[in-house]
Amino acid sequence: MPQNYKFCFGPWNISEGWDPYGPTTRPPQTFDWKLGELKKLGFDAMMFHDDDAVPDIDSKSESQIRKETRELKKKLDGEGIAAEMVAPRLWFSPNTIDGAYTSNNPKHRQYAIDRSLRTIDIAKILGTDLIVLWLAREGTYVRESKNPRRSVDLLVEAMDKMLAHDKRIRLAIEPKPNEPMDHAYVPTIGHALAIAQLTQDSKRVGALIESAHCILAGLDPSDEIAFAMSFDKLWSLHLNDQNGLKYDQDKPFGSTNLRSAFDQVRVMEQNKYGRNGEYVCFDVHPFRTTKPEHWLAHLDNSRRTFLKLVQKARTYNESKAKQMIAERNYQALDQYVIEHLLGK
Ligand code: GLO
Ligand code: MG
Repeated sequence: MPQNYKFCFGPWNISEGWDPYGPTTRPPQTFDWKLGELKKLGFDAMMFHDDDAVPDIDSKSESQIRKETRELKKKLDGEGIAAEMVAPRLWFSPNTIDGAYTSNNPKHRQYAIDRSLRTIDIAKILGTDLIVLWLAREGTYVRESKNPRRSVDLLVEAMDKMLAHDKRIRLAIEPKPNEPMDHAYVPTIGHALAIAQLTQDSKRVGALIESAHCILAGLDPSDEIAFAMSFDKLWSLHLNDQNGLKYDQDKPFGSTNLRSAFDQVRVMEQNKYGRNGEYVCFDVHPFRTTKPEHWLAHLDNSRRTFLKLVQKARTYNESKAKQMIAERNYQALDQYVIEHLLGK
């Protein structure tokens, strides 16, 4: 059965061009503008950080947070746009300088947990059961500054508190090996699924794979996708691209390595990604050089590339490939893939 995919992105994916060496290159836009553009592009859902949903969340009361979230939900319903997930942004606050759940300061660890529980309340109002945990600062710059064994215990403890707070939510861990940290505690999908097993309700702890993060870990994104899907644990995907081991680039999907992008789509097709309602999300950023009038191109292009690769996956000659595999003629298989991607 042909599969229809649902697409989403987050407000941060319409970024303004800031980098560590220079200021923004595009003027800021309002959330409402971003939502309107998402709809115009024909995407189905939006991803949220807790403070994308409720700006300045730390300065607001519980009731104010609920009120603003309900208003947002109304706005999303009005536009026919779903909230795919909510993620606690645990890397901006002065309370998360030394990490969040694994900070050496117990008050700061408590801050991280309180904020995560609030994120769950927001998700509930927005009508999603998916909480994404990108563990941005859970790691070290100086190895001896934290006890890695204790850090695993602290991560599990924090996840257990989230699972107990609401029995219906699911946690999707988004692994990344480095940046901002030198070394992160949960660098790969294997680590994410292993740590899930230590929680009180491991069935509700799964993963989100980002292509660029796999590449930064020196791994193949399509193998990582297949690995997570073998466990029925791939609950979201951040497709993008990355040119080797350098800063996190979040390039348009397929921009660097079209063959790797094809392999990712093929593995998704083979394993029926999306059959339980999972979304295809593009965690991509415009190049700093992008003019405001071309601001959405990286998102539209990522989806166009994705859909073209779906066609390539569906027209891939499986029986021809099978024959080459049976003959162990991988040389021919390699060339077949190249020519298939190049087209006639
Ligand atoms: C950064 C991550 C980040 C997360 C987002 C959702 O490298 O990819 O963009 O996906 O904050 O938690
Ligand atoms: Mg991401």
